[in-house]
Amino acid sequence: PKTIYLKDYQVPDYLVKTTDLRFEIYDGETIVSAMLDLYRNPAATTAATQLRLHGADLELISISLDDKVLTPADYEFGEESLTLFNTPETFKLLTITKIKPEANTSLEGLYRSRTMYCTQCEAEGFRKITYYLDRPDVMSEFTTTVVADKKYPVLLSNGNLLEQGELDNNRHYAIWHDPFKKPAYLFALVAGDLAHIEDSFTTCSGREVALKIFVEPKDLDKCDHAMTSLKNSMRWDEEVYGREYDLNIFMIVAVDDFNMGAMENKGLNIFNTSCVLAKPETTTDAGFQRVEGVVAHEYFHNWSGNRVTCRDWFQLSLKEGFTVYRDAEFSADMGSRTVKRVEGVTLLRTLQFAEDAGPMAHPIRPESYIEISNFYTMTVYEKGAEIIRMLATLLGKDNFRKGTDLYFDRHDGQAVTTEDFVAALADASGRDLTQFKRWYSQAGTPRLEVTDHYDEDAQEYRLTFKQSCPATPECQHKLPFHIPVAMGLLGSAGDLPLYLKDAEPDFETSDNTYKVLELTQAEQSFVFQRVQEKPVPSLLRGFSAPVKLHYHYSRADLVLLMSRDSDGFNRWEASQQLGLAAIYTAMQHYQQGGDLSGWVLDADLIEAYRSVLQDESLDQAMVAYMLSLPSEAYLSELAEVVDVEAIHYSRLAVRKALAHALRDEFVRIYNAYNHQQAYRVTADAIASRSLKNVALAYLILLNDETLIRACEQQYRTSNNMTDVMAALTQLVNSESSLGQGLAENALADFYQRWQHESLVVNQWLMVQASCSLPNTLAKVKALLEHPGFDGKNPNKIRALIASFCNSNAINFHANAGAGYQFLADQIIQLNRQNPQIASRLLTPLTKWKKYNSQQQTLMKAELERIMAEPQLSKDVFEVVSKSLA
Ligand code: DPP
Ligand code: ZN
Repeated sequence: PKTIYLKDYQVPDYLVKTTDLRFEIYDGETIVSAMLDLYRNPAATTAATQLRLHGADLELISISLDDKVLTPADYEFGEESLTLFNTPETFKLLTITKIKPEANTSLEGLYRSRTMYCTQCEAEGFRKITYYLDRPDVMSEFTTTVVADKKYPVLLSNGNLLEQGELDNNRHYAIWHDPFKKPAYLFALVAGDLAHIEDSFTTCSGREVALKIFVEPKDLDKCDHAMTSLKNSMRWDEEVYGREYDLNIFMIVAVDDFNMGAMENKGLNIFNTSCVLAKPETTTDAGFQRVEGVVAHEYFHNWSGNRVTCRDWFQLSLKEGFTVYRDAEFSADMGSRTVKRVEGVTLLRTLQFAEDAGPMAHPIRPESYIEISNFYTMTVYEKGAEIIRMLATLLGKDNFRKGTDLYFDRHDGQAVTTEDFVAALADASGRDLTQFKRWYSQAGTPRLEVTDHYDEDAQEYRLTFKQSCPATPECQHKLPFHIPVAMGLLGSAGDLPLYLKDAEPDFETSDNTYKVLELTQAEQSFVFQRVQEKPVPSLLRGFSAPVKLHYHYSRADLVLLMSRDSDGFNRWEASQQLGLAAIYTAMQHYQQGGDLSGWVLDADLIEAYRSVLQDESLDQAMVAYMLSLPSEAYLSELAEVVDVEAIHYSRLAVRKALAHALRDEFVRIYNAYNHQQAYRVTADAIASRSLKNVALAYLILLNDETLIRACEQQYRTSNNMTDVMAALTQLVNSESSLGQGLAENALADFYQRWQHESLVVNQWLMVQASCSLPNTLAKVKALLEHPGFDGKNPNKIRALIASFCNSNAINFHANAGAGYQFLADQIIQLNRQNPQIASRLLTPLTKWKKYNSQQQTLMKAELERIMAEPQLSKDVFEVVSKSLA
């Protein structure tokens, strides 16, 4: 397979003015006619006389150029391409091709999902539909005719409906026209027997937009939350970014078999059912929030992605990082800002930091790829969003908005680069962002070492920052980053005023307690004056940069920050640091052969956690998060060599110790919030449920019959999936035989009750695959044969296989590599069927270098076994070969 490099980018030789498509859908095959109005690109360096079109898995029926039928002498097939010779300056090209959506298991291009036909074209799926210039810098005006049997009454494509009507043989058609030029990756088509809900939105300029959400009829009762989220998103984008929607109609279609979460096709978003359907009985709070976030994300793409799109796929973070930042801020405004930030940072620090430290590490703007689908990553998305967040912090609210206004205004209708984005922000704000751009080109998580010195006589406090960044595959020696460090100083009574020495005398520095320090050098100091007591620094407030911060806090410092910091994020962060230290103590004991049963914690630590439980000033969701110890995934990311058992059993021992020490408080909380109310998805209601269920998770560790029965009762009597699932999870993981017996009954009952709700069955698969008790692998293997599983459906693969391999370290790494072998078998099987999903599943094996030598050998052997497979997809080849390099 060939590597594609950013440095090789060339503008297209030809451009496509208009694209007229006609789809004739029949059982088993679809005929696609494409009429392209082509012209030589005036910006091309040489006058091309050949045109190379992309195409994959297509059967060419006929091709004509300006009404002249071409013969094989006029063109040549290549790997995923068709080259035409002697092409004139402008011409019309008509191709007729046959495709087989029913046989398309890759879920790219046009394919069949259950009862409907649908498309997924990003990044390079359009070439599986027809021969085309399938690259994002070729933007064209599309008109699409869909013709099908009337058993598919709903025929949709991008833009506005021009016409529809009846045809012979029980067939009908619809013609859609999208007035906005777009790249082929934003094309969409749907044909099916779908029901829909309908609403409308009046834009800021008074235009009426029809909003429709299409689903299979059985799911019609699960669309309201998505609709509300959509309307909130539309309003928010007008208010916060000045962005108005531009077509007369906006549609969402829910599809069961979908590789991604959702897709922002112009005017016709196609969603994974898991990101659109929600109702209290079937969907957890996390599910509701995901629907809100993804609906917003795809809607926001209409400007950050569609109106202004990417020049090439190396620029993916231009639209994804920015749009993730936008949807995260939207969710923060809809719910609790601090909670949203804690969740975002948790994701970043576990999954993205791990990616940045592994063989697939890449800058948010990669330099090369073999298969672009492999770069829809945590780095491009989540770290990309952090880069935008830093820009917003550095520029301040008003200048950031001026910058985004200029960006949208300057580049509307264009396909641009991340350089263009940063230039717009720099031009609008007058800030020099030259050094900042290193965040786009250097991979790796920077490390920030902070030391300090307090001079009591001079009443001066000095903070010294040293930054460094580990080597990553694309670069050994990193240049210093431009890092915004939001900070404050705490005295015994809380925040101290900040007087920064030699600072520009601006209004911010005089008496404020919050400051953004800008690091630009490898080592840099800042001196604060008039500091009357030795302060505790509150650093990286709100997690102002995606770095690993090291400062030597004492336990007393952390307790102070946890209870007094004015920054909610850093209060939580202090609780995590305390938790980490407690787990490390237990780990040391375990690794020296010590016994962890009956493990106890120091009294002051217990008191610190107790005070969190009693703190009335805290949001309940924050209390829940502060009481939750750092995850095994985070502990693994932090470790030099991951000791799977030590991490698992030490964390468990600390949790048990907390449960024993704070039993009464947990019971009080559990009882206080465990009353049945009408389910609401407000931030407050979610917070109460989350705190109650954290208490339950601790209490169940006590193996107390009354508490286990209370858990089972919660399972049986709750009116919402959040509480049902929380109880089921605790029962399934309960070490007591009572708990196990109840779990078995509950699992059987659950399936019986929900077997017809695929998304609910996925939760049932996930809870079993994530069970940390022994023998889970055997159960997972048995579940592969269960009617509730379907090896062709990405959601089911994620629920069962990916959950086991990613969220169940103690089992995945057990039994002399049985888990590794299981995963490799699954990947080999999926390699041809669905390369994108196969490649995604590889992640846990790519981390082999972080484990002990015995585990390394076993993991590596499985990677080599996959590598030896004939006909490896580009997707799988790229990840495996880079992991073994
Ligand atoms: N549909 C994916 C997303 O919105 C890719 N664009 O992130
Ligand atoms: Zn996106």
